Amino acid sequence: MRVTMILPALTEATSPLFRPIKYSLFPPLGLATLAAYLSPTDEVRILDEHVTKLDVDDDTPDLVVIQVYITSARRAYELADAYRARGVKVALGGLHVTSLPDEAAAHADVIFLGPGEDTWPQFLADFRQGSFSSRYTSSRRTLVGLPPIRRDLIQRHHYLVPNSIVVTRGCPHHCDFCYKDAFFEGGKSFYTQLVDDALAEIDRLPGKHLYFLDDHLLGNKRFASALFDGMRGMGRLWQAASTVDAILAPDLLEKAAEAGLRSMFVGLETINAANLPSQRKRQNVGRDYAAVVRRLHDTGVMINASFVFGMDDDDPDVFDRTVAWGVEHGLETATFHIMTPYPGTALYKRMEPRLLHKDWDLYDTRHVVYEPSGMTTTQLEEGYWRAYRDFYRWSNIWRGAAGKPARARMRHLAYAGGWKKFEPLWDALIRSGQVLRALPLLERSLSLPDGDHIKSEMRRKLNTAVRSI
Ligand code: B12
Ligand code: SF4
Repeated sequence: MRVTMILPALTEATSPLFRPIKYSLFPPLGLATLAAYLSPTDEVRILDEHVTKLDVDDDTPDLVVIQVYITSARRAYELADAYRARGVKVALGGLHVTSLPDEAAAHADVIFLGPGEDTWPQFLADFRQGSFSSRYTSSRRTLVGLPPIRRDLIQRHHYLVPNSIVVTRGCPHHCDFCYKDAFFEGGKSFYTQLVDDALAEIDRLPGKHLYFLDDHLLGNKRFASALFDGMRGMGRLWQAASTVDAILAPDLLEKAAEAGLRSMFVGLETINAANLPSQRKRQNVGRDYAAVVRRLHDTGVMINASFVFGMDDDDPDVFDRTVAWGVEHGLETATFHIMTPYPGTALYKRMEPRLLHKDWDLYDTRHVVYEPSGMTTTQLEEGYWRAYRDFYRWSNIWRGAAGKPARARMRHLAYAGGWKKFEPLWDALIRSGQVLRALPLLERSLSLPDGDHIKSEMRRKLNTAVRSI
């Protein structure tokens, strides 16, 4: 059987003018996971439109598999329609298909709701026998006994972080704006691999650096603790995501740091405490965010704090106050979002009467898609862009790093500067298809570097990487 698997891209990610590094970070792990269920005699390829130009006009496999995110839905449907017009069977799945199955079904021969580990092998068996349903809904949730992910199908050189990995699925929390409850409806919404399987998967990954894409790596304390015990001494450097309550809890963070954790993505969401209860962000309510940052820094872990703007208690000052707070507390990196109600979430149900449109392309957390309450749409969009600009000014990067001990200061400058201040150089590496060459730089900035002149060193090294291709 011949199978083509596609991760379609956002328009922004394929721009002839400029390619942001964030679209060349991670390979299509979901598709590589599904590819593992195909037989070794099947001919399969994975195409990621974020990093390669699709050449599918004459492609006529037996089956096309497309993963659909909200912001790539339009492109996904366009591709699906083109394949179906040629008589090729098309399977659609992923978050957006699960949120809006009827919309997706109009462009597919078969759709999948929820994670694919139970439904996809069932479908493959049906497909091979020549008769399959038009809709498969996941209900049996387990990560035990999964076939090894087909990482051989991933073109590693296209990605800065080819070693992305997930060892749990879902999350124990239920935030109002999150896709999680809708995606995992009908079965368990938080489950883990066996620790030994997770360690074996880590062992299979070459090099040093890992990025755990789990929603909440510290969500199951017993699992995480055993995982970090097993990882100690492996010499890995890694990044992950977790929540404020788990970071404030005793012991686990220390274990993670000993096992190589160097940077943690944390959903602080808002410095405006009045917003939290309405978003059901219970794990954040009443928590001391300054203590979260301090605890991470004291353990040698950098923070990438995520903030959402436009909640109902926000006013036009929220942008400047958030940036000032972040700089004052020495956040190394921050990710800002405009609140976006995703179909299927509790937030969407609440906000539906206030939606301005349903143009999914613009549901990218950079556009305002609803009527805000504490400010105008323009104030919200302009404030969002200003927050990014201001937070990543060199003056603010220096200020954020200034209060830290020398080596932590160097790391802060290298890491924040590397991501946000050398974008034209990243763009050149992406276009040459050799972005992986910059991985040693990322690894170096995650460790605590010695010496001065980080800014010029980063520039010199990126230049050398660009010249050598
Ligand atoms: C990696 C990642 C990215 C990468 C995506 C590219 C890539 N290579 O995967 C990058 C950095 C580009 C990215 C960008 C964005 N992201 Co993102 N990202 C993720 C993240 C952290 C991990 C995805 C992953 O690999 N999961 C692990 C794999 C194993 O699971 P999976 O991909 O879901 O695949 C499984 C199922 O979905 C299913 N499946 C999927 N497709 C199909 C197809 C078929 C036929 C079948 C049978 C099954 C099936 O089976 C797979 C195995 O179970 C998720 C959070 C998460 N934990 O999933 C957020 C997440 C997907 N991102 C999100 C958002 C909002 C964005 C941005 C809009 C943010 C922004 N402001 O820029 C952009 C735009 C994305 C786009 N292109 O449309 C949201 C999506 C919300 C939504 N409802 O769509 C998520 C869920 C984060 C969150 N908690 O809100 N992201
Ligand atoms: S903690 Fe994060 S992943 Fe978990 S429900 Fe909330 S937003 Fe979603």
